[in-house]
Amino acid sequence: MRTPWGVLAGVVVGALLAGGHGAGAAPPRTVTVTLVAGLGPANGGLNFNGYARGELTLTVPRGWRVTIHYRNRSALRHSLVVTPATAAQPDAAPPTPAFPGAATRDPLGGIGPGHEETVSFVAERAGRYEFLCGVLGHAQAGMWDTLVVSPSARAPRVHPVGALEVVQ
Ligand SMILES: [Cu+2]
Repeated sequence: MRTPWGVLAGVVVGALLAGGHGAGAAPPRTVTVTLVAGLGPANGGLNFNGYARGELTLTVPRGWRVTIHYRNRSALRHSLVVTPATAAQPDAAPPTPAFPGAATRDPLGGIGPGHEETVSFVAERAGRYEFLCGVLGHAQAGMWDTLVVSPSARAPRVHPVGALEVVQ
């Protein structure tokens, strides 16, 4: 009988390489979520996964990479921008993303019905943020929810539980 030593050696080498990122500097952990714009009729369809006005909170540990698979299930165009929670809701244009890469490519124009886009950023500063739709009028009408970047959390969590599918 043949033993898969080659496979085992590959795993060991991979583990050594993964541990070899310099003096203890581990690569960022990643949390992946699927966020659906306009899921059901809540808030007139201006919602993320059926939640609006901060009803949904995603908490991630500081320093983790956050990857959001953003899908538009509604008949309107929608976008996604992560902003500081203290930012005023946008009047003419959405605010600058709180982290590099923390927005869909066209925050004002959005993505069309049935389309999807992946957003990925490193949550490098602790604090309270909003993820909102940058299409004019949508955030003002409540199309925003909450992202907390926690200096103490060890793992991502979602409130309400199950509102968002989280893959670590
Ligand atoms: Cu929108």
